[in-house]
Amino acid sequence: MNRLLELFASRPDQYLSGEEISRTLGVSRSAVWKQINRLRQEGYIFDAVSRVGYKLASKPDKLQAASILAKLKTNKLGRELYLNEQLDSTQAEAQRLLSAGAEEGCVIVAEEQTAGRGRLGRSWHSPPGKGLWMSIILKPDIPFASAPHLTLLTAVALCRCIRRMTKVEALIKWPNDLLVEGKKISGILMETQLEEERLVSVAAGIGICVNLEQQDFPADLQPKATSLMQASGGLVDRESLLVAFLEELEHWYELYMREGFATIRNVWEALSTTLQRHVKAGDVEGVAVGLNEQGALLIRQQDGSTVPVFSSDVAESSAVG
Ligand code: BT5
Repeated sequence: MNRLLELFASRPDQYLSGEEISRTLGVSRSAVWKQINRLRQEGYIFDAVSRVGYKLASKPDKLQAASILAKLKTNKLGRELYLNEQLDSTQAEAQRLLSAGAEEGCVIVAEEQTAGRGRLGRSWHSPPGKGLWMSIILKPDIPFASAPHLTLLTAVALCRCIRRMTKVEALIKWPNDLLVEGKKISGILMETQLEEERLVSVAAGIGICVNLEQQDFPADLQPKATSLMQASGGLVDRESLLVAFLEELEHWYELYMREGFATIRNVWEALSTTLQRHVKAGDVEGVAVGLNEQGALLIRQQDGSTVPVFSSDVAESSAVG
């Protein structure tokens, strides 16, 4: 099957006759015809012209493990890769794999999630074939108090990767959203396992709206969500984006494990849409002025005092200064 696809790939936009294919691959004409039909069932589209032959018109936009692994230049992240047609949630699958002893770097991707989750029991809309819905298993062995760092470094990696690959000027909204022109394009969900105040494993859940049309979002999300395709004006190759993101994430993760949070904090601050804005987080209200060493958002209140706020919803109002 792969040899047939390779043959079409080596002659882009050309019609190949059944006879030529069967000669090149050393199989019978009827075997060629069967293989083409099997590929059609998988979503490949062929133009067939009688007495001329077949042309591969389009490939299914499906993530393929072999092709991802062939491109991936990471040490650990994604080396163990599970692609699924459909899952309840990649986070739930990550927990199942963790219980079965999954190692750091294991990545779980689903074409579709039926019960994708956000924070605080919220749901994550995950239609088939158009997004990247994934979970990454990390085992950082850091103090529990440093857990926010992982969300922040993931956001930095994702934001930089999106900017590099699509030229879309994504910004980070504290603590876990990526926005484009004020609309959510991606969300991050960290689920942690502790042992004696140390973080032993993390399922880092990342949802990226890649090629969703506006009508792919439910009505209530349409005013506040968008996709990279809509923002960049063209289809985005999910495979390249996944590969680039895993490489970028590994870079920031290794840097963090080696050197700590300081560099990540600087880059995060430069990519943030939250700083210098008036924000409200629970009872605390004021201007977001930076992050502290633990990754808490520092809010300067009207009385001049500065208060650290940990992950909770930040409602933005007006920009200041
Ligand atoms: C998040 O939660 O933003 C974290 C989302 C993490 C999703 C990934 S997908 C792969 C992995 N497996 C999972 O099951 N989950 C992770 P939160 O900050 O609570 O935001 C949730 C809110 O975002 C919802 O209440 C909606 O308002 C909005 N939302 C839901 N689906 C969306 C989508 N596809 N695009 C943009 N916004 C969405």
